[in-house]
Amino acid sequence: MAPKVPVALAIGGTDSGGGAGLAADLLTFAAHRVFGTVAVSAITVQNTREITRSQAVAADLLSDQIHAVFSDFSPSAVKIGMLSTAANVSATARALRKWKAKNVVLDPVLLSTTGVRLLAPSAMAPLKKELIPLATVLTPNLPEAEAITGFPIRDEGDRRLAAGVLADLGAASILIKGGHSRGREITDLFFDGKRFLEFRNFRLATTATHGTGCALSSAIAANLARGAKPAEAVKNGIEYLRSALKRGIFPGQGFGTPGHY
Ligand code: PXL
Repeated sequence: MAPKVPVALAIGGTDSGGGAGLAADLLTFAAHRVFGTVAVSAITVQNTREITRSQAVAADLLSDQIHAVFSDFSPSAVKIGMLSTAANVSATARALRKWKAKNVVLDPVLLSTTGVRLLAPSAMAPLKKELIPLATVLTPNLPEAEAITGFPIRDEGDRRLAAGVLADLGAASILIKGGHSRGREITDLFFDGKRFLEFRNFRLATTATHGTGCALSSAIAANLARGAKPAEAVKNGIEYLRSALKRGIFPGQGFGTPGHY
């Protein structure tokens, strides 16, 4: 008999430039020997230099894809990235509740690195109310944590406060990523409602940064799919991303992307 392979589902947008979104998710799953299925929420027009257009798919087309996957496979983890619209947020939450999805990693993607909106402002309310409560691990960067909590995060105390607020919204655990801070050292803060863990690393000097958030959240999902607990999945995910950043690749003329192989 063929060996059993863990299956994960990635819900998010496509990137014609191949570096972020579902492309990064599938590459990361493959690097972890996890079989990837996908539900497309939006199509983005971009290359390594810029993102020029984004078009959401109809919410029922998104939820039909999720239903098609769950009615056949038994995904042992789900990674959610760009959702684009309030309707897509609600459709995703409804579908995941229906199938009692487990090990849900929610990357609350709001903006591209170049500042293009990847989630409509009207989607913030359903994100907080419907989707964050389903998250096993919520992975905001600092600007995303500020936008969701509604207060500025300036220091270590603010970070812990924000993690507490995100836990109160219903996320089982939270990783506030420190990469958007300044300084040579990056602190990623993990909170599971009881304990805090800090992951401290020196910042890597690279411009292979397109799709890093996607890769990290997918690596966490792949680890969960392989049976790791959230804290261990986060630790392994950060290590995976750092090694991929060290072998970053530059397939176009602009930003590079983590090397997954
Ligand atoms: O990194 C956030 C992100 C997620 N999903 C898609 C993207 C991006 C950033 O560009 O294009 C499809």
